[in-house]
Amino acid sequence: MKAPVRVAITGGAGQIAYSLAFRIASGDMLGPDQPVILQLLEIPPAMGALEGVVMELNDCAFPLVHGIVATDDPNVAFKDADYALLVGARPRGPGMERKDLLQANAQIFSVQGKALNDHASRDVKVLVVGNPANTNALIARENAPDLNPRQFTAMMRLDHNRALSQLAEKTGKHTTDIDKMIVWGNHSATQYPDLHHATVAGEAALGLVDQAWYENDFIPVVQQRGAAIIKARGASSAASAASAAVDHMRSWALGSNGGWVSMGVASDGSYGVAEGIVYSYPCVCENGDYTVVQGLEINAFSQARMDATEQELREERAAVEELLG
Ligand code: NAX
Repeated sequence: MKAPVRVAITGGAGQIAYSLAFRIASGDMLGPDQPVILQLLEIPPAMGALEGVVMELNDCAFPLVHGIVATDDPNVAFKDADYALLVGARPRGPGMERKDLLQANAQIFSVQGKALNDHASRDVKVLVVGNPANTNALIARENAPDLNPRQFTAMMRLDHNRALSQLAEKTGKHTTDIDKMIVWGNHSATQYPDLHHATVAGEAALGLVDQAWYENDFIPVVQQRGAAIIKARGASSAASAASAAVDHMRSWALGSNGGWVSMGVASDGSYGVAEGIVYSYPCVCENGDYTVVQGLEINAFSQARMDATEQELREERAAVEELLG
């Protein structure tokens, strides 16, 4: 058995964490031979509920769980963390403007970035789930100058998985038959799910579906899936979000076996995207690291959509830079 690793989860009493913590504890994220110490962060009013989550985690008697820390102090939650899943965020309240939301989250993620910088393992892998996830990841990263910017990522895997599911259903194949799916850009309605490189059981995806379905059904359905879940369930995606977070971290830590996964990462200028913004690219993961897939041909249809989602991320960055001074 390996030595335990420390996994920090913020928003520990929230609905995503209620699925996520148990999936991690059962070994889904890091494998059945990797013990974990869970370090759960909440805000003071939610500490009672968090205590209940800890009671339930204990009641599962998970063989892989070697300890649980529950705290409202980010410096404690991120102490020596090898993995940090930043799920807790300020939701948009009634009458709250976009600017207020960005500001509230900028405060949360700058504090957490500093705490990661000062207390986490030097190799910590950070995944931001809390929205606006890409820009929150940028803020955390900017507040952690001693860590490598590549250590901060944002979750696009739910969008990626939604795209796989839609295409599999349309073509009558299984999601595992699909390769080279890409979702570019921001985790928002401007994201661009791109089928130009995808294959289904080895055949070009765009040869199997018509262009009208691609443009008028597939793209908007994937972009609007979060809203459709809220409408149907009366609450936002939780188990699927947790599952995507598990997938993202597992690929990053254990490899993607040559497969492409969509990850929000600090742009290095690849595909002409502004450097530094957290933009979703197709990535291949190997040896605990990721590489952006290079050299893909981008046609005018794709370029326009990649530019639109980049523009939104540039605006978010500008708004936050203004707020943080
Ligand atoms: P919940 O409101 O159920 O839970 C969030 C929890 O975070 C609450 O218990 C709250 O007390 C806690 N929290 C707030 N501020 C905190 C802080 N500073 N430190 C620690 N904990 C804090 O939300 P949930 O449904 O779990 O969603 C969490 C976040 O994920 C939201 O921002 C949501 O928008 C985002 N999502 C992101 C997705 C993605 O693909 N990137 C998809 C799913 C989800 O919508």
